[in-house]
Amino acid sequence: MTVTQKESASFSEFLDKYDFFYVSGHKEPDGDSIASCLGIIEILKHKNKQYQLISCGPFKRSEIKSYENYFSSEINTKKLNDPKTALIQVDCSEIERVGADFSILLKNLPVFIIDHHKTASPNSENSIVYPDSPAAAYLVQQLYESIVGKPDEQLAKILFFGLCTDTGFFRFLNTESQQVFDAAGRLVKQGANPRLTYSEINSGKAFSTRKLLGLMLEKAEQYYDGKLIVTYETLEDTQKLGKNGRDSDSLYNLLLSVEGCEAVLFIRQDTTTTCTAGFRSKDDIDVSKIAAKFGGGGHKNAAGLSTPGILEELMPKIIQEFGTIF
Ligand SMILES: [Mn+2]
Repeated sequence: MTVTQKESASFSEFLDKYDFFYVSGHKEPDGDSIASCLGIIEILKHKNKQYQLISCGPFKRSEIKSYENYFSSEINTKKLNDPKTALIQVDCSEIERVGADFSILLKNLPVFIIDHHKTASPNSENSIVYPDSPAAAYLVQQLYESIVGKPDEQLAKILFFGLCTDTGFFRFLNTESQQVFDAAGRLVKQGANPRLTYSEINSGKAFSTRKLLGLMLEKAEQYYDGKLIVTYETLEDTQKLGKNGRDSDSLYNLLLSVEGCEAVLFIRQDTTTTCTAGFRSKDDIDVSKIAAKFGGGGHKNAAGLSTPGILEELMPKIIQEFGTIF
């Protein structure tokens, strides 16, 4: 998870080769995706490069709402066909993950990928992908420090916010994480404030998200002797309580803390014809494999997917797939 000199040099050379950059994280951005993009922008500014920061959204999570105005939801097409234009894609490896409308426009551009997803398999040599890195922001921090130097207070706060988001405020780190704590320490030294960041991530939730949590807990069922817990959100549930977003992280935490539980599946009817599912697991249970079976991906202990289908049909299929693990 340590970015090598060679890697930061190759990223730096990539930046030197072009004049204009589109910078994008993944659709349905989270704190890590946002922070990584903003960190990249600071490197581009240092190199006096032009850029457009884009995100196809939606900015649903309360903690990222204030960053929405940094991002354009429409691509400035004037630069698309310029040979001096490139794409920097962070916190996602597949072009589809930047969003359907964007990927069609951007797919032919030269691209540099910075990511930490386990299912990532970029074939380009223009990539820095470390599935063992706890956050994309951690990779971006290393690039910034290597190419520019110490981040200022504002950037330190943003990178810290990204790192805290993906590490569940350091809960997912283990004994191999000293370097990550060192990096976090450097950010705190530059002005990042753990107490304020925690409150930024964990407050401002709509009351309806608490009621929705109650409903999701009520509907939860155990499978495989309690190793798997499954719950789901219908279109009616969303209509009634889900309009102001949901606090999936709290839901996963509450269910994963049940005795004997090793994995949690949360599945939602997104539209009348599509579903979204989220997976969380403990220790060696690799849910990214299950998600990948249905066209999704992610990390060993946190994965997701979006697919055509209806809840009643998809849910039993995914539960059955867990039979290959349990
Ligand atoms: Mn991430």
